[in-house]
Amino acid sequence: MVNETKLQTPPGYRILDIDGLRALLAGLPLREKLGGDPKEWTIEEVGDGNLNLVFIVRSSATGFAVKQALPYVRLVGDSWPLPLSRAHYEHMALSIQAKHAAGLVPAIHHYDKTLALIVMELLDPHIIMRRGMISGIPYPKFADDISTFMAANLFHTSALAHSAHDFKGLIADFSGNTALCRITEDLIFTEPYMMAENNRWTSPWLDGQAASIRADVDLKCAVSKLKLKFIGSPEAMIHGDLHTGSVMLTADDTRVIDPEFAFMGPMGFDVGALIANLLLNYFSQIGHEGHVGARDEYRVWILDAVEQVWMLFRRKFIAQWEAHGTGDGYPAVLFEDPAGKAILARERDAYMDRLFRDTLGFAAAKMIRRILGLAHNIDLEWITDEQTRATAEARSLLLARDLMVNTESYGSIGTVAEAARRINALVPDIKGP
Ligand code: SR1
Ligand code: MG
Repeated sequence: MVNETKLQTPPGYRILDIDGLRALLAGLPLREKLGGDPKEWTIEEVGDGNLNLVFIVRSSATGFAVKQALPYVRLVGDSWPLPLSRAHYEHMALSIQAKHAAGLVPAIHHYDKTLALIVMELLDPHIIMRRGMISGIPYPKFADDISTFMAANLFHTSALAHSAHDFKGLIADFSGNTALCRITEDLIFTEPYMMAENNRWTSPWLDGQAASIRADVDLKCAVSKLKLKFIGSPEAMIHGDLHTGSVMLTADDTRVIDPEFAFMGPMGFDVGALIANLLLNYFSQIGHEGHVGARDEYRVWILDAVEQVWMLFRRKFIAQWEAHGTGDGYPAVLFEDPAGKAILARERDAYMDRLFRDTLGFAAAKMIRRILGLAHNIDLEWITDEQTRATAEARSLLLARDLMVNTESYGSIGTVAEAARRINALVPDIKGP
């Protein structure tokens, strides 16, 4: 039972149930699209995320997905209030993403600020990518689509594309999303490295590794540098939670959903989140294959996707910069002669090299939090045999620790894939706690 008195909600806000949503939709112009008698629409609440309600509404004519923010963290309950304004930031981010990466986000049909509710295109027959990967489904268009999404959005919301004035306007627009940023700051960059109430891990198997991470000064310095970068580097509008649970897709269509964590932050956080979740799924395959080696071909696909995502992203980001680098960062006027053009090309490469290092650090942080922190992911959680799960998690932690502390030793994305392959092959199965 929700304790509404503790929660800050504006007048007019109410948590919708199925009948409440039916009545709401019946009073909107959208009713025409759904058609027929509202009593005949089927409505189900299907949200399995950590924060919100998600309803699927279907009529004989069409369907919609409806997302409503709750005034608290769904995963934990009403003891953890969370502002409804996240629906505003999600709506704003979706609108910006639709402009820069048309066709790669769901269309918005209606937004109700008071109810913190967004009615969106129903993505059908798309499934959440994480679930597809657990079933061993390859997605041939994924790397191309997601790299387009990231390159377009990150470049076009940066000061490489914008005037300083407009760029600062974007910073102002997203500056209020602090509660969602706070979740990231605490759950990703702090709590996994200390004893915290929210933490959990596959105990007792990982007790030793969790303790050594809490005692690892080099790692704690490295994650603190990343945290500072997350807090204080407004490079572009980032999605803020770009894991494989925020991607819905089929073999030939990819959509990025759920940008409620969006704010002006470091680009590498998005790219790293994606790569982290591919790598976690890679290590989790030991728990999803029918017999040893059954998913070997799929493992090759995953690591190839890791490499492709970075390489295509890098190429496309540079291409955007070459074609649209009219922002106040790196003023074109300073690099117009042939020597200047060559220098600018070198600068772009250096920029991408720095972004690659950020990506690896953030990827590592995202991997560690899913194993030692509050919110885990089903790639690992659905492995019912605890020793097998702990083996996958221990391997993930080993790679993550090295990526974060020895970032400089990874000269290319190929070396990251190679390290994952090596750890997966050589680090023995966990035998005892
Ligand atoms: C308390 S929220 C936990 C996580 O759920 C979201 O999907 C984000 O990843 C957040 O860190
Ligand atoms: Mg989400």
